[in-house]
Amino acid sequence: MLDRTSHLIGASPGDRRAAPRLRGEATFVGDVALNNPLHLAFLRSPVPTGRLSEIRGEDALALPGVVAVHVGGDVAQLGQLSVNPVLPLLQPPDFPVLANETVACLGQPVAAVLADDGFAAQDGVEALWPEIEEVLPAPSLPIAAKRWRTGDPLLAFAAATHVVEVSVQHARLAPCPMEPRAIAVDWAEEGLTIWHSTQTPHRTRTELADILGIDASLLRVIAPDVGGAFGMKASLYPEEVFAVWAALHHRRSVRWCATRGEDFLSATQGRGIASHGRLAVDRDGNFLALEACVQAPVGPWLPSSALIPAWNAARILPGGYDIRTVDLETLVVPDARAPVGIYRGAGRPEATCLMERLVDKAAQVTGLDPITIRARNVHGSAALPTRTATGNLLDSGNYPAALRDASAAADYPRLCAIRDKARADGQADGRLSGIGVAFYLEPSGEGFETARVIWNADGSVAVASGSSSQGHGRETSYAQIAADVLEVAADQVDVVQGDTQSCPAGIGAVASRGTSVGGSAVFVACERLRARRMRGEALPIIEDVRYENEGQAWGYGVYIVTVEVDRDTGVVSIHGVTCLDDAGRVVNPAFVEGQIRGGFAQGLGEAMMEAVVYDDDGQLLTGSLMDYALPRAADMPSVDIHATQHPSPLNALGVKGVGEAGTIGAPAAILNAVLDALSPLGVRDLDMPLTPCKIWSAIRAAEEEKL
Ligand code: SMO
Repeated sequence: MLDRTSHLIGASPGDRRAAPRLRGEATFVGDVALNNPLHLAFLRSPVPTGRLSEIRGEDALALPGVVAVHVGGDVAQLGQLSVNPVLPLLQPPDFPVLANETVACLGQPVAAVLADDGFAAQDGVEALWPEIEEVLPAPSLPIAAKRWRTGDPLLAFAAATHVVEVSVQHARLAPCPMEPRAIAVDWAEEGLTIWHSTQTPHRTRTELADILGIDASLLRVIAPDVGGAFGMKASLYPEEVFAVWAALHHRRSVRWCATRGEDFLSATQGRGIASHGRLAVDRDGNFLALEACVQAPVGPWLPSSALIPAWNAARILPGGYDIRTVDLETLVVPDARAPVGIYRGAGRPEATCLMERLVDKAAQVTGLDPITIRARNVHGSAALPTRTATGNLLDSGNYPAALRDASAAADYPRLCAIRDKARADGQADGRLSGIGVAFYLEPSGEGFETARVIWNADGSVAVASGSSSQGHGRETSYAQIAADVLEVAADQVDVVQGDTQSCPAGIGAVASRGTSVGGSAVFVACERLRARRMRGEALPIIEDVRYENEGQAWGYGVYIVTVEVDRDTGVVSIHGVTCLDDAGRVVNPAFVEGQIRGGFAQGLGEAMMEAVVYDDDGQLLTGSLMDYALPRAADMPSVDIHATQHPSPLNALGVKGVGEAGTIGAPAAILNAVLDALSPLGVRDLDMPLTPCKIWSAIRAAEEEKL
């Protein structure tokens, strides 16, 4: 734990990489120059499920510039991608690089064309003649499941004064990083250098070696500047494996950059979870027991983190509430849509939405105020650390104080008075006021990360991290940590990451682990260097650290949102947002705020407008940014951000991850606010996105019911 008075940890120097990126001087995969590369394009299945009998490639091969056409049989011998086994898999997943005989999802690559330029590759794809007979998808059975059962739920429900119940269906969301998927493979006799737009460059290297059956020492993987990822780039894609295979097979460099449309069709999507919950409540509003069933979709192949959302959406229940009696089940069910993976939040928003809807319903039936009933049921101010019914160790914090402080920061009693007066006045202007509260938990990453720190003879410091960055500002915050510990100027510290050759092997940037685990590795390495220096060792000195935290850091927070719904149009305006988050010790407050604000924007997208839509035939209707609504700057309300700091005792820095906070708290708070606004009309449930059409229809239906 950090115990000195620090000067750079806690300051907010600007992101070192921001200026070069803004000036266009950054290097993304698409900027990497390759020597005479082959360009790659894929023919994708136009149907969700089918039998592939033949693909005729003669016409494509006759086109100028086209070098090769490959089909599934050419790569059928390759290995499988490994899946993080957070839930037991009932059957081993399949990982076809190109479809072979069977098409398992819409947009699946069924053939590949390599050509001397990108246009020729695309022309080649259009000259392919596939014979695919569409077949109906087989009924899907769960491929993974887990159940947590503690206490006697039946007895608790029988003893309850009230039982409230809710179903939440989350739309599937497209992560939409600004830079779509991309890979550039430089072929040389001695080995391959691979620039990959990824969150996990070391994983790319080991997985490629396994799948291709080659020695990892032949591969150097570099994650250069990455234009956003949000979980969508935490795994390897069949297209990327093919690109590397093709470089080895043709002994030439290969490049592939997905189009936005290809990402909508075949990159991993998030959410899509359907959950159902029941909460047993006594006469005084105390929660007695929780039952929930979570059903999570996955695509026909599983990215590395495919099981994480299903696991998180259940094991994070019952959130911050002290409920010892639970019966929770999660099921993972495949379908023939795009693959599903982690997307910023990865099950945390789903757990939070279910729980926070139940809590609001409990407030309604008991007549208690939403903040009051939460304060009555969260773990007490001195209860942490505590182990939850699903086995999680909530490491530190003060949940009742967070509710109290958020309420004070938002002036919650005044907000309630204004809303209640508007309601009493009959909302004559046709505007319906609502307030939404959400209490969320954010478990951040566990496991190991690495750092190699060299304190050079000239006093400068070189940090190489096994972690990586996609615009989070990690280069800057790691320099802050090193400079703080070693008492040098931050500009004396150079930070490299995202290169399997110049950096020690690590995991990367997933699950809000970059500062809590990666930063702790840098911190520990620097503390050791400092101690050696104090004992008089001469520079240069070097420390190589493989740091493993003692457990996840559980960030948490309270979001309070006020909305107005226009009764005539169903349009929601968000008037006020107050966030209070516990990110533990904060290295760079401006970055933490940026994460909360950006996360809130993505959570607002889920709440208000985003949805991947397929029609009844399984065809994708939202294949471009003309059809899929992402929030724009003008959609963002101003967000009032407050902090409380309870350092995590489970990592060296005391940091709690905050990368997902906004995406977890925002949807639940907005959903509760809109339903609060609609409650006088008798509207009880709505699923996100809360589009004007959906709200207007719900208002009309409620009015017709009253006639
Ligand atoms: S959804 Mo994150 O990249 O673990």
